[in-house]
Amino acid sequence: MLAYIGLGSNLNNPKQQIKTAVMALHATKDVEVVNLSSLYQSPPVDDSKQPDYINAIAQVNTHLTPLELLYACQAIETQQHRVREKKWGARTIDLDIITYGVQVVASKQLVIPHPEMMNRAFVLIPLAELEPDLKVPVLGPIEDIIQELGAYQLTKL
Ligand code: PH2
Ligand code: MG
Ligand code: MG
Repeated sequence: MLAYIGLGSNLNNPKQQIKTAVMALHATKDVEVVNLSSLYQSPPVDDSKQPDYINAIAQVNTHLTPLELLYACQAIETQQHRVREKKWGARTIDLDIITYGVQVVASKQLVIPHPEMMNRAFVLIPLAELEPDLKVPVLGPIEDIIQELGAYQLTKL
């Protein structure tokens, strides 16, 4: 299954945190990172009293189920010493499943497609860089979702 993972960091050398997490994803059994977007810098969305974020999207080929993939992402977050304080607080690393093939998941633990993706340029722009013709389940063509975005600040590094 082809899935897209959003990576984000705004603490403790964010670029290195992203690289470390991509290597850890690739080292995970039954997960192969097949493509990685450029890195992008943006101010924090929803809470401005934090450092800027570095974000990227990894395309993975996986035999894990969505929930197994979520657990693998959480294990990497723990390895990189993510401290869960408040929702949307600053973090060393965040790995979010953005899409998982054409599958739709809506459970207490996991929602796919990512429920905030349509509002987040730091997800949509690197995703479109990897897959400009992507059709996102429920939401439609990525180019249309990007058209609907309001103004945003995002720098490709
Ligand atoms: N992640 C959040 C909240 N706000 N802002 C940016 N720029 N990048 C992020 O990855 C991000 C955010 C919660 O996951
Ligand atoms: Mg997130
Ligand atoms: Mg997350």
